[in-house]
Amino acid sequence: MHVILLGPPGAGKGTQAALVCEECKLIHLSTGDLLRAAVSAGTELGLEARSYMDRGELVPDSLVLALLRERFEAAGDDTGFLLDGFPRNVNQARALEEQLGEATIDHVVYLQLEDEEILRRLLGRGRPDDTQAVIRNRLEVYRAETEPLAAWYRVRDLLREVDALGTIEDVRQRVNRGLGRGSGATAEAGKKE
Ligand code: B4P
Repeated sequence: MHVILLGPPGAGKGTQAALVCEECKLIHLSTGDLLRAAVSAGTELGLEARSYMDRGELVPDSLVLALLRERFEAAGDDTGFLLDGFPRNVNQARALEEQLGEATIDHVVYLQLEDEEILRRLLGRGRPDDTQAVIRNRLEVYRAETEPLAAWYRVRDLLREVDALGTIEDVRQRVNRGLGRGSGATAEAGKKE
């Protein structure tokens, strides 16, 4: 199974990704985690990425695509994976289609959450890029660059809309239904969970 998790910063992509990957035995590919690891390791790519992340901007596509390409090559063709936080714009979505060739995406789980709750969660998390000003910028970048991907995947009949408000367990169950798993499962495109 090949899954994409889409949604605003702080919607719980990383949280739900870990749960889905454990249950479905998928490889978890988080571009945010890969970038933070590169920053911590002090690689050239990490040093370049850091200034964008600190401001709440998207890291340039060339850097993100290089990081992910390495991971895809290491994973091989037959492995199920979940992409967490990628693609983040239409250019990345196109690059993903080219990279995958024949392999298809099965589901795009779209976590939806209001700004007020996003701010509450991220200020509580307290990562270095979780200050009020940086979060505001990340939300603006999200609306301009990433949100249009919902329409991109809706027309491809892949979008599973999930309400991300509620406990982690509530959201987990909705995500599972979006993936066609669990009781009352539905993977119909555009069906709101
Ligand atoms: P990411 O690492 O992708 O992080 P995120 O969007 O901020 O968070 P996420 O949605 O995963 O929330 P989480 O589960 O942690 O991006 C960071 C930066 O990396 C970006 O700003 C960008 O600069 C760069 N980047 C990443 N990918 C890129 C790409 N493809 N292209 C370019 N740049 C890229 O949850 C947040 C908090 O809420 C946690 O504290 C969690 O415990 C809590 N929480 C989760 N679910 C909850 C629930 N149901 N109820 C209450 N709290 C909950």
